[in-house]
Amino acid sequence: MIYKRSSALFAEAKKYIPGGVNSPVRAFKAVGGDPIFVKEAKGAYLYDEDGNKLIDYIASWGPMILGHAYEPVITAIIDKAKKGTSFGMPTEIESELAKLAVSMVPNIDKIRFVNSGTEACMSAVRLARGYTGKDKIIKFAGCYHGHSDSFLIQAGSGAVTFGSPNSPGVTQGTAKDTLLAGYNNLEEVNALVNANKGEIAAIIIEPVAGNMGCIVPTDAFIKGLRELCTAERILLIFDEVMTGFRLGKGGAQEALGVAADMVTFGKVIGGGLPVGAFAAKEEIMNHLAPDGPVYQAGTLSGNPLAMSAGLAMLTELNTNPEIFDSLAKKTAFLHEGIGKALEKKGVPHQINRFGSMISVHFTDEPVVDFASSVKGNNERFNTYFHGMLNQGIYLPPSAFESYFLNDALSYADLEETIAAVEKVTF
Ligand code: KE4
Repeated sequence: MIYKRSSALFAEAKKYIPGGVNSPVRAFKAVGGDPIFVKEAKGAYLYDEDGNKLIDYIASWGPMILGHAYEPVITAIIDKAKKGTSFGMPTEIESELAKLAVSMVPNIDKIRFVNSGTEACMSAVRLARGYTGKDKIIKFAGCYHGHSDSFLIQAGSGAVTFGSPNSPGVTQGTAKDTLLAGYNNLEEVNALVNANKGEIAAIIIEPVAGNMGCIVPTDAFIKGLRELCTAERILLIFDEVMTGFRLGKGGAQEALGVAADMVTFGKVIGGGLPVGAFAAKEEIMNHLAPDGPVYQAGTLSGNPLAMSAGLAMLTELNTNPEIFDSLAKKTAFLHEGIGKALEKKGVPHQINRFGSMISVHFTDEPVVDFASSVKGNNERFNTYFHGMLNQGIYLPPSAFESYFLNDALSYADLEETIAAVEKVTF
């Protein structure tokens, strides 16, 4: 595959945009080489600036669950745009999307729209602190909840990809209120709660982690968190920016059978336009301005253009829930095929999977938390990434991400992907 034009565009971009990208994980820093510039996309395929066709396993990091340029979403955006894109005034479509989301997701009565997953998680933590009157939060090493200060402590995704899990610029004053535990380690959480009795407002978690690769919680861990939060009057926040409307209508709460006190969303809920959201029971949400004292706001929050994309997307998923099963089956097929191909090549690996989230780790140890995830052989990951890219398969350019399958992927695409693994020279 030739990437000449992408490289030229990258050189140009670097003159005006830090690192040539508007989000670090796109920069290929971890895997080496220049990032691919996309010209357009349709269904499961990306068409880059050098005329290459790539099978896409990122789906814009989750939103494009039905494939790129999905007709009903595009039509909704075009129709809405003709009537104006944002007014800074309430519109009916905000209530339509809110009502639909509340009907799909368990344990929530009200939802507030924002413009990104970061904003959703940041606002949810502020609301939890305002509601409980307590300051501290517990997060898990390797989990990523966006780039607001409280979360850039041992964060996953791009933060760990560039080895800066604790970003400069985050003050000690902020960091002291973020306590850190190991994923799947209930003992560490109990110890933190006992050492900070009555001071912890919330525990925020990726209920199925996706930002250290895909890591599935043990039943005992996730149910233990629920019991502990109930006993200690700590709010359990499920960061479902990735899992929401991807694992099923009810997301991880439904898939795991665990009720969260607050849930955050992003990605799929916006249908590819910038939408984040946070939601909870009325008792908590009514503490938000303008009804309550906890302030949160946004010029473009709930803008009708983004709402139209989100409403079209969630309507599709709500009326065709078999999509989730179809995606899970495709992911299982891919899992089996990649596993067999790597076994045949004698390459030590672990494949973690949950629903349509999957990740390949080049280690012979089970990957159950951040510590075991970073033991992966990055050298081998980079060989795999470029070996696949050179065969037209676009995987996440970091070992600390999950693949996001889209339902436009055919079994022929999956078979082509598996065949490509067989041809990678490690
Ligand atoms: P955004 O602010 O990027 O919309 O959402 C932040 C966020 C919050 N919570 C979870 C569980 C997330 O996965 C994310 C964002 N995910 C990354 C991919 N791992 C976004 C990709 C990027 O940073 O460019």
